[in-house]
Amino acid sequence: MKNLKKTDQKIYKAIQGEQKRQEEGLEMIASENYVSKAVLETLGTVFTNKYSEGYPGKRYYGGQEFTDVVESLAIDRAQKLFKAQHINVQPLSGAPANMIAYSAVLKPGDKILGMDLSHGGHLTHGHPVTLSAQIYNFIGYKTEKDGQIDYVALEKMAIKEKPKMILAGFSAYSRNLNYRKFRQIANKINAILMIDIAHIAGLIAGKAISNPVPYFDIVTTTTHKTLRGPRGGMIMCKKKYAQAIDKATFPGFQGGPHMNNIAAKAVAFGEALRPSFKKYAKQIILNAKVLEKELKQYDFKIMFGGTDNHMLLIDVFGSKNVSGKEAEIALDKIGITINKNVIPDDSRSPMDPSGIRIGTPAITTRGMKEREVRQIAVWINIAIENHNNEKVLRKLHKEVKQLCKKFPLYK
Ligand code: DSN
Repeated sequence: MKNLKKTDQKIYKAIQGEQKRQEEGLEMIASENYVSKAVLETLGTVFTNKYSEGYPGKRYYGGQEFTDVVESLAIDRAQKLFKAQHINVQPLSGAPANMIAYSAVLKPGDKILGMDLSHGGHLTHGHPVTLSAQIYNFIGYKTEKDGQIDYVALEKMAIKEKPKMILAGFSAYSRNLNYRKFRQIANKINAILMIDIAHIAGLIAGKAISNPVPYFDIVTTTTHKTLRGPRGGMIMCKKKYAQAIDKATFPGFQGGPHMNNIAAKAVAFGEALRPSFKKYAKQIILNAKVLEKELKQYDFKIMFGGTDNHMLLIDVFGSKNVSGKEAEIALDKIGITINKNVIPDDSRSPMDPSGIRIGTPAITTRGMKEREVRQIAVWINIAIENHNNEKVLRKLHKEVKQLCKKFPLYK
């Protein structure tokens, strides 16, 4: 970054600081990951200069011989990973992808049956503070005491409410979904069936979780979580909805696509097609399962009865009488980054909820396996139980830094 260093010291220093933070700490926010050097390089290329409204072969501006190459490659590679009938790689991120998908097939006021946020859903699945809830009429389904979705209750709700769309997918739910059941319920009421796979896209691409694409009409995702690509979104759908999705993306919702991101998506999809990505996806889940087992031993209450994917939702208030916010701060102090999170029907506020969410995608990218995860569980337990003891936290921070040194980031 020799040019930036000369021209903008403030931004240069902030980047250096962030790089050091990432290198010296354990990133365990379930939605984060570390991209490869190749993806980072691609993001910083001249494609950032280019406008390319439209789609490959049908653009509104000239000079598209290379943008067409990278967008077509991104689509082809995503197709190999997910086997979708149609793919649009232009959505800028997950929230816009969801808004685009709704607007492609629904009218304002239409009813959507989605997962309640406190039970693991996402803000854009109809939380009252979002634009999605202002435009559409959302109703929420919940999980049962055993952490599973009650598909009989879901079917009853669908028959009673007759939503135009049934929405599966989540941002804090740790169990597998029954795609076939969702399909059967949607068929019964003739609803459009959509799933948001933002969190698990990499696990699906790596064949560690089964592929929902054949069952769903529309599939949205981000590309930067388990899929380990650049920040961005993507929509996959049945042929029947292809034109509506493309039109709703551009010109319906977005202007020019961010072609440097699309090129980087193509690079990341190429990486996900390699056999090593399958090993990576499998190890993410192995690591999460070990974390679950260890934390249970330390009497942490794991929501939804455990995990089938890359994350755990933990009721720290119910387990240790420490709030989600206090736990987040204590873990931050020892160099473990996680986020506070509501638990199902949380009685506490979202700014200081009962839970924390922990994920294993980023530490797995660093090469950490079961042994390191067992050590991390020890630290998490001591830090939370001693959240007011600065001396203990300082000692743990040193130990975390030592572990991170053994697993360098961008060697
Ligand atoms: N912010 C993402 C997450 O953490 O799950 C989803 O929007």
